[in-house]
Amino acid sequence: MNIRQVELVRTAYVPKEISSEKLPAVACIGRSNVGKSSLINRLLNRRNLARTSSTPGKTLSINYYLVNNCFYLIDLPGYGYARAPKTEVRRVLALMDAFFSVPARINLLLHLIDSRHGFMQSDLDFLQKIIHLDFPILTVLTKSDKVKSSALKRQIQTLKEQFGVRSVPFSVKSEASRLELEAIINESLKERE
Ligand SMILES: Nc1nc2c(ncn2[C@@H]2O[C@H](COP(=O)(O)OP(=O)(O)OP(=O)(O)O)[C@@H](O)[C@H]2O)c(=O)[nH]1
Ligand SMILES: [Mg+2]
Repeated sequence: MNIRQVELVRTAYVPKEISSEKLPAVACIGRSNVGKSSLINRLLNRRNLARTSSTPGKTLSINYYLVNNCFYLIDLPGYGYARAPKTEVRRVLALMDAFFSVPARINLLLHLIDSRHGFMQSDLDFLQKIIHLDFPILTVLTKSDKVKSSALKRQIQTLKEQFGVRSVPFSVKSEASRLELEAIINESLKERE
C-alpha cells in the first residue's frame, strides 16, 4: 500500500452522522484498549493520526480515514470497557448498532483481539450481534510482541479449532506483521471491486 494521501473525512458521534459511503471500507473493531487506533496509525504510517491512549475508552466516535481517495479505513470505538459511564456506554452501543445497520461496503472487518487473552465474553457477544451480516471478518491478534511465539501459535490454533476462525498476529513493533496485514487488506479491496 503506497500511502499517498490520508484524510480524516468524517467523525460520527451520533447515528445520524453515519452515512452509507460509496467507496469500500476496512473497519477496525474490538475491546477498548486492544490497539485499534495504534494499528490504524501503523498501517497508514502516521504516528498520531488516530489518537491512542494507555487508558481504555480513548476513541468515542467513528472516524473515517479516506486513503488515497480510494477506500476508507474506519476506526470504531471500543466495547467492553466496564468502568465507562453508563450513559456513554449506551451512546456508543447505539452508534455501533447504527453503523452495522447502515448498508456500507465493508470489504473487510478487522476484529481485534488481545494476543494474551483470546476471545473474551464481550468479543463473543459482539460476534453474536454481527455474524449474520454479509462481510468478511479477519481476527487480528494484537500486541503479539507481548507473548512468546509458542503461546501465539497455540492461540491461533485454539481460535481455529474452537471457533473455526482464521487469525493473524499483529504488533506495532513488527514490520513483518504490518506487511502481512497490508497484503490481506489489498486483496480484500480487489476482491469486491
Ligand atoms: N506492546 C504493544 N502495545 C500496544 C500495541 N498496540 C497498541 N498498544 C498500546 O495499547 C494501548 C491502547 O492502544 P490504542 O490504539 O489506543 O487502543 P484502542 O483499541 O484504539 O483503544 P480505545 O480507543 O480506547 O478503544 C496504548 O497504550 C498502545 O500504546 C502493540 O502492538 N504492542
Ligand atoms: Mg482507539
